[in-house]
Amino acid sequence: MAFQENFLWGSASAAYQIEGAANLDGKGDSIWDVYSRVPGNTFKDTTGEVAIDFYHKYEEDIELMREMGLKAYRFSVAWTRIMPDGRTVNPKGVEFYHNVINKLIECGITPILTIYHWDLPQALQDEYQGWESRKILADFTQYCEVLFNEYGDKVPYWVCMNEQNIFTSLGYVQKIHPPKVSDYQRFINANHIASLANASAVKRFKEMGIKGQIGASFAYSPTYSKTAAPEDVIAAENAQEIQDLLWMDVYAKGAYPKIGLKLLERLGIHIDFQDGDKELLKAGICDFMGLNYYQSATFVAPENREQTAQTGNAAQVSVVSDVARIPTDDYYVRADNEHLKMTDWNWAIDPEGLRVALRRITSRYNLPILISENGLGAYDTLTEDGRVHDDYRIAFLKAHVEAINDAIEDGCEVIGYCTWSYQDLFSWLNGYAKRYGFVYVDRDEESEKELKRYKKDSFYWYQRVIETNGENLD
Ligand code: BGP
Repeated sequence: MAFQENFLWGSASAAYQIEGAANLDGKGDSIWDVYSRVPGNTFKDTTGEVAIDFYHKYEEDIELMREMGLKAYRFSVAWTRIMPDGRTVNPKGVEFYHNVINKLIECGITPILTIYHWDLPQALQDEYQGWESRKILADFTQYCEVLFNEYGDKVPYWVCMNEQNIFTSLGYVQKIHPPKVSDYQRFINANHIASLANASAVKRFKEMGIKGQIGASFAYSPTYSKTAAPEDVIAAENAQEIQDLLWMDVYAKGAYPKIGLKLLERLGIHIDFQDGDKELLKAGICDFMGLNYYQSATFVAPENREQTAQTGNAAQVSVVSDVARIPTDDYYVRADNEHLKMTDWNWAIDPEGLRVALRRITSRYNLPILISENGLGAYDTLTEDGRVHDDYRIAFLKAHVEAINDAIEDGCEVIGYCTWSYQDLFSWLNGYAKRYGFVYVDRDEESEKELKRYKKDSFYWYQRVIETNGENLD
């Protein structure tokens, strides 16, 4: 296999999805704390109030990671633990992440720190509408400075924004994340400010001389054309401009894609460029591309929309958007891909798509890539003797590891692979039913039970993969 010697075999999580302790030790409310408390916003009204209680169990959890031999752990910091109101430092919150990082290092695990995984301080949302105001640039940069000062000498890899494309589009177009609105221009405005915030963080990181590397994690579903009909090919190209390059170009080149901007302009959507914005984006180019890969995305031209029938699995349970039409429907429409099977949540299973994603990033940007998320959300069954036989997850991950190997052989530089997720955790819109972990956490929507941890079969599988640096995938 082609994996380099120090390949980061890792796994990932996010603060709100694991920590719990929502208001403990001075933590303030984030927009997700507030949003998930409103009935109807999440699946079966689940919240991360307790989540899987990583806040109290982190030592036990990290010991399990050590037992597995995990090389890297990607976790996010809750802004509201560090600064409950978005601005005032809370020493207890700062201390918590020192403890987590120290424990990881003690166990030989490289910490990968995500700065922003969607949990904006509610105070800033209330004061100036969060990402819709440029006032956030100063606050966000100050938050980053605190993190760089505190953890800069211990953390070698930093992810600034997690899936900026997802939190902005689900929050401002699809209406299924806070602040739950549907307005394409507001989406583009908030997104532009988030891009500036990302660039500002990267710029500060460099100015402060932090030794590690910093990037952003992009939720990339490489686009396919449903057919070889030229209009479908153009539709898929348009989708790539608007759904992918609008972010990846900014992270890697410090500028928006020319065609993507033109396409938006034709819809009457504009980016509010102000003095200094272009320079700031240029000063905020990332060291690596963080890639969150779950599936590819197939498109047809609007006039061929009759080909879009979904053949997926009907077992889907989650909160879904009720927004019927969005402006980009004029350019492309999502279609099914009859060559691919679907997960229980209707996500296309496409390991080769990961190879496509890695190759496209490499040929367009020539950057090293950290795969910061990839995994299978599935129903798991805990047997009476405390086992979980998740051979479907092993098969999924194995195929993806093989695809990474092929991409490396194709010439891509891949630093590491973080599966989503290490343990089962709270899924934003799917409660606790959709499980991703190597470690089963015994809780469900109805009850937290005792939050006991059980190693799944995939735990032992990944342990062997890591031990053999990807040689033994069986
Ligand atoms: C990504 C997020 C993660 C995680 C994952 C799985 O978009 O960065 O936080 O939730 O997707 O998604 P889901 O829980 O919806 O299945």
